[in-house]
Amino acid sequence: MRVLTIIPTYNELESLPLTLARLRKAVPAADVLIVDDNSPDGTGRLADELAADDRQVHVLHRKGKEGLGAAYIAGFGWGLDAGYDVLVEMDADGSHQPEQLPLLLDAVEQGADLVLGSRWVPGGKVVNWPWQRKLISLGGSLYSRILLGVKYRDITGGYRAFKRGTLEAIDLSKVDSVGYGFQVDLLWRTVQLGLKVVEVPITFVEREFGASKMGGGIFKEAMVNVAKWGLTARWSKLTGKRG
Ligand SMILES: Nc1nc2c(ncn2[C@@H]2O[C@H](COP(=O)(O)OP(=O)(O)OP(=O)(O)O)[C@@H](O)[C@H]2O)c(=O)[nH]1
Ligand SMILES: [Mg+2]
Repeated sequence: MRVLTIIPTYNELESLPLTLARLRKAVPAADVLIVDDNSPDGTGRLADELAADDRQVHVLHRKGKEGLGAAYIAGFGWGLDAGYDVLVEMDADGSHQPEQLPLLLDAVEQGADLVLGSRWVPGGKVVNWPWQRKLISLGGSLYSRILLGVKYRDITGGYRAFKRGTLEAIDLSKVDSVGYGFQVDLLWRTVQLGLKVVEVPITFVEREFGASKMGGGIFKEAMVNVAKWGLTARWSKLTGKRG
């Protein structure tokens, strides 16, 4: 299994080297692709330096900040073209612990088409989040679960492993959501294709350095889109049955 871990970055100068070092140690066989959106703090330049020292590390430079979703779609395209069997999503900020990547990869080996690193299944945890933040995340997943009618607990998380066939089956050119909405969008498309989704418990650790890039606008977009997808699916089921 050739594995590519994709790490999107925007102003992650302090976090990136730490996360990358942990990842290279935890899963030495996995290659890495850093997708930088021309970070003003110079993360892209640092990524080039890190890649120059390690032939398993690659960098994709993009012109400017276009959001997490666009960065991942570019990264998936790069990885599929390069022939990887498994493509992993991982944040640069240390929230997704590289040491837990083998748990996700094991689930792929056992037949999952998409593995969700999950904070909200038994054994899953969040470290250093105030209760309000936990409530928002749990609420976001519950909202999506009800509207979309899916059974998964962590629907907005961004620590995931895709089998290449899953990404090939999804028409990535049609995905244009950003932020949390992007994660829900990909899961929803995978579910609609009837593919096998497995959740594995992870311990999510709040970032130590740098600032979050997810704001209220991204949250609102996700809420509106999820409602749209859920209602569209119910409507087609209803009209399909009647017709
Ligand atoms: N290339 C690129 N990366 C991005 C963009 N927005 C966010 N990222 C990266 O995506 C990952 C997740 O972003 P975060 O800001 O940590 O979002 P989050 O984890 O949901 O929020 P926090 O819990 O507050 O950290 C990080 O590695 C960011 O650097 C973007 O527009 N372009
Ligand atoms: Mg983060």
